[in-house]
Amino acid sequence: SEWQYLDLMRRIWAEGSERVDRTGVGTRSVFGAQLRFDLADGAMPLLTTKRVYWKTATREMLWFLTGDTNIRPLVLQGVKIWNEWPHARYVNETGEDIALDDFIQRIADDEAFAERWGDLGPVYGKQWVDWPTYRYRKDGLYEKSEGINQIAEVVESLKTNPGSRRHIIEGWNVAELDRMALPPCHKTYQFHVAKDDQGRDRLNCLLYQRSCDVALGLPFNLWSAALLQRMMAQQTDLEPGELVWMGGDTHLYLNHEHLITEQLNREPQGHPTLEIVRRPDSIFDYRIEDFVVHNYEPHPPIKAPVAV
Ligand code: FFO
Repeated sequence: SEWQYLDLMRRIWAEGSERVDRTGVGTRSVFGAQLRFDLADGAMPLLTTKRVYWKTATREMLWFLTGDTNIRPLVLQGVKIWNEWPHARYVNETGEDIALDDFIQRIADDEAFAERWGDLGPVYGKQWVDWPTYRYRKDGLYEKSEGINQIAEVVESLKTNPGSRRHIIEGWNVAELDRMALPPCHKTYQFHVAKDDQGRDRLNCLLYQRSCDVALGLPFNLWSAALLQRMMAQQTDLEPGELVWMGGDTHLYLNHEHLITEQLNREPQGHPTLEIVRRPDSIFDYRIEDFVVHNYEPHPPIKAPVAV
């Protein structure tokens, strides 16, 4: 339940080791953490101790599944969570001191500009549905061959070989890390089919996240993983099972103190559930209207800056 999240937050803030990170903001961090959530009966790891914008996280997940890595479709839907990185690259590479909002307005208004400056490189979506492959030629050179759709392959393997221990979606493409705006944080998803005590096949999911921003990112990451699991379960006619989340460097940014203090003073309220109101023909055909959340009456949002 949500108490696991709050306990993790409390423990990191009290006991985490302080370290300077890539962003220069500074964090308190523990290495190695685990959370478990049972998704039976529509339950979702949707925090109630602050409002989590689950539609934003859902739009991001649907965007991943299209294979797109340009932020423009997100911007046009009002999703802002990836805006900082193309902006930082633009300022860095052109030296032009443009405000974030003005930059994002240009991404929205100017398609050619967006094509040039809105792309994050081969991040999640690209690796998930079009992992690049190379074919060895007789003359000793490699040529590009067709990409691998890991999502489609896992749907297929869950249907044809549910007992497999290889239902894996991997974002960490070692050869392409240097072209990504950010290397993947939630990098490996493993799915697993096992019977519950009533003999029903349940679809479990384990997410390994190498680096985790517990205050801002994790609420999104938990929702998104459970959402992917629920879509996978619907497509493969399995019952949603357990979500196991594992964190590597699991941290709180020092400039999130106000959020942490406020949130740790609150208590979870109610048990939100997710209903998927339509069963699309494929995992790639979901739309935002297909998702309805019930019983979500959270505490108010708590704003905090994202570290870039
Ligand atoms: N960078 C950092 N520092 N932390 C992260 O968690 C992540 N992400 C990705 C990539 N970069 C990251 C971006 N995900 C918010 C939420 C998720 C993000 C980035 C930002 C955020 O600001 N959430 C606010 C407001 C949301 C809104 O306005 O819609 C909030 O939840 O209150 C990890 O996946």
